[in-house]
Amino acid sequence: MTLTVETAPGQKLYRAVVDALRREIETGRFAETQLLPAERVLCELLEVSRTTLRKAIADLIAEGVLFHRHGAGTFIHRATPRVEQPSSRLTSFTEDMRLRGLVASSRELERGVFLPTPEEAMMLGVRPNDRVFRLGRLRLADGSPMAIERAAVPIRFLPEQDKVGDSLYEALSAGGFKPTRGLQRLRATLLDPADAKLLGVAPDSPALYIQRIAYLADGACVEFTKSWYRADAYDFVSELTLSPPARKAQR
Ligand code: 16G
Repeated sequence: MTLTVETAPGQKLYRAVVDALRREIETGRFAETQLLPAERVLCELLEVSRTTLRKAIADLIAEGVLFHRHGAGTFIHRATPRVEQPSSRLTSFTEDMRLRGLVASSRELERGVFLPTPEEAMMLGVRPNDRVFRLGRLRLADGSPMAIERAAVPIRFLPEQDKVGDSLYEALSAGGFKPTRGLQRLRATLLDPADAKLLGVAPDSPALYIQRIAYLADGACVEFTKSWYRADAYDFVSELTLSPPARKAQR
């Protein structure tokens, strides 16, 4: 596969390469990653020399289309949807994106029934030999990677695991096990190289690490999920109100 580089009369070849690369980036080529392909690959694709390619890349960096991270490579500045997430509502990723007019999708990283890890057993309150359904997913909004989620659910709440489709919460609700309350904690972290690659950002990029435990109305623990949200794509918003006694004292 090659990319057509058309030089206008009097136009320098490297400027035509700038136009070709910009056009490809805008129309979604390289969309699944933020990392620009290696020089060798691009030279073959564009049928130009390394010197020409480097000049073109330097211009695209100066224009802000690309940026360079030392030791990691050249990256595309992509307009990722930025999402404001109220931190006090128990919603699912699918609902959150739908409410914002974005289309949620997922790429599955892991799915199966396993014995719980000691952490899962403690968090979910299950016995070490009870089984849990584990679902690891890369979550996308309008095709842009937003988060990695690794969920564990005791299998008694999901007897038919193959019926779990796009939304875990929809599958739980369909079986009569809708999560009604949750506890969540979040902290800042840096992404390891594998997770950074999945999210299409440079290694060591910042992320929000979130642990959620969700409960059923009867208090049973239905979900323990660890998530890594791209720090450049998410704002968590909290509503702050006075506590009831303080409100009374104000009157
Ligand atoms: C949210 C939850 C996650 C839950 C998922 C279900 C956070 C931090 N996490 O992303 O715990 O498993 O929604 O989404 O909000 P789904 O129903 O679309 O699969």
